[in-house]
Amino acid sequence: MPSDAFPEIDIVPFVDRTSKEPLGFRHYRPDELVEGKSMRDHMRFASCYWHTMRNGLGDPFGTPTARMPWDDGSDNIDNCLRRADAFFEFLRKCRIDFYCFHDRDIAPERSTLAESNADLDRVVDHFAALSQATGKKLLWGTACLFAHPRYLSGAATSPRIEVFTHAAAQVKKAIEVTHRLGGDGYVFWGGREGYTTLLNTDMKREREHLAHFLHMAVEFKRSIGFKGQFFIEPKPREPSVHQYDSDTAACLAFLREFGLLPHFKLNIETNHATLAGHTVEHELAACRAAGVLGSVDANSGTEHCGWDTDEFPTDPRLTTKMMLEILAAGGFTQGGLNFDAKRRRESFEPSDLFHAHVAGMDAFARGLKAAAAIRADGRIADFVQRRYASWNSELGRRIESGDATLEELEKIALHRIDWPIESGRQEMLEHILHEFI
Ligand code: XLS
Ligand code: NI
Ligand code: NI
Repeated sequence: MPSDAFPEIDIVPFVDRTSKEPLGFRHYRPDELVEGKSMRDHMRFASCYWHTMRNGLGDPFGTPTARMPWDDGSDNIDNCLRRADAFFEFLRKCRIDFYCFHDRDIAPERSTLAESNADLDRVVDHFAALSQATGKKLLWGTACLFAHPRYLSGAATSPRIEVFTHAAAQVKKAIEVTHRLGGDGYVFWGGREGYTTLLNTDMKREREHLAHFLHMAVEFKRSIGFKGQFFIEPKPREPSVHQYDSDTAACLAFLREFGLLPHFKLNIETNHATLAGHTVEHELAACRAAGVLGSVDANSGTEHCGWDTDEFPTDPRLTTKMMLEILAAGGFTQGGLNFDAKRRRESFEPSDLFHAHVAGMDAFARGLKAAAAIRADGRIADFVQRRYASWNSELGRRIESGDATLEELEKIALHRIDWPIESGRQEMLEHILHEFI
C-alpha cells in the first residue's frame, strides 16, 4: 500500500495568484466558500482511471509514450494492486477527492466472466482499503462494453443474444462493485450501442433491446438497495458511426419513449457535445430545462480535428460558461466534475499528470468564481428577465398555463400594425461576460 510512484512530487501547494511556481494551485481552494458552499463541494473533482493510469498515450500513428515506472505492463494482480497504490498516491498529492473507473481498467479480462469477476473482487478489496485509508471516494463506476472483440457490433444492441447476455452479466457485477465501494453513481456510456451501416441493422429491435437492458439494470439496482444515481452519457458517434444516445435531446426522447426517465440523469461530456454539433453549455442547458443534469465529464476538444481528443479543460471561458449552467441548475448532488481527459502524447512524463489536472482544477475554480460574480452582478440575468417581461401579463399567464386559444390570439393580432422588437445585444452581453474572466 505505501506508494512512492511520484517521488519528485509533493502534495501540490497552494500558491499566490501571481506566483511563478510551475506546479501549484493559483485559484483552487477546497474550503473557500462560493455562494455559501465550499469549492470542493461545488466541483466534486474526480480523476478517471482509464486515462490517468491506463492510457499509454498511443495514437493511430504511433506507439505509447507515457512513462509509468510503477507499471510493469503485465496483467498480473500484483501489478494491478501496485497501480492502484500509485493512483491513490496521485489523488492524494493532487488534492482530488473522487475517482471513476471501468471494471476492465482496474482488473484484467480473463477467459471466462467467472474468472474475471474473481480477479475484479481482489482488486476491489484493495480499492476499498485504499479508499478507507485515504478518504477518496468513488464518484461513479461503469463497465467496459466496447473493448473486447465480442462487443464489435454492440453490447446491449448486439445482434447476438449471447453477447447481450454476457454484457448484462458484466453490468450486474459492475453495479455490485460500485455499490460495494460506496459509489455515488453508475454510468452507462453506449460505446458501440449504435451502428456502422443500416444495411445490416434492425434499429427498432436494437433500441428496444437497449431499453430492456436498462430496465433490468434499474430493477437490479432496486433489488440490492444501491442508492447511487444512474447516468446516461450522450455521444453521437465514435467508435460507431451513429450512436443511439447521440445527444441530450435524443437521450431524453429515448428515456421517455421507454419509461426510463424517472431512473436516469445525464452525464454531459464537453467533447461529446461538440462532436454532436452543440456547445457544452447547450447540452447542460437542455439537461437543466428537463431536470436531468447529473454529472459532467470535464474535457475539451480541438475544433479543427473532429475527433474526441479528450483534452484537459484549461480555458476559463469554457469553465465559466459551464459553471453558470451548473450553478443555475442548483449544483451537483451525486454527480461531479470527472476529468475524462488525457494528456497530449507529447506530455509523457509522470509530472504531466499533475500539471494537467491542476490546470483543469484551477480553470474550474476560476470559472466558479467568475460565474458566481456574474450572478451577483446580475446584469446578464436582468437583461434576460427584461427580454421576456411581456410574458408577465395576463395574456402571458393564460398562454403559459395552457388556457389560451388560437381564436383568442387571433382577435388580438388581426389588426395590430406595430410589434415592439428589441435588440438581442449579444455583443454587449459578451462584453459583460468577459469583464469577469
Ligand atoms: C468515451 C467516454 C467514456 C465514458 C465512460 O468517449 O467518454 O470514457 O466516460 O465509459
Ligand atoms: Ni469521451
Ligand atoms: Ni466520458
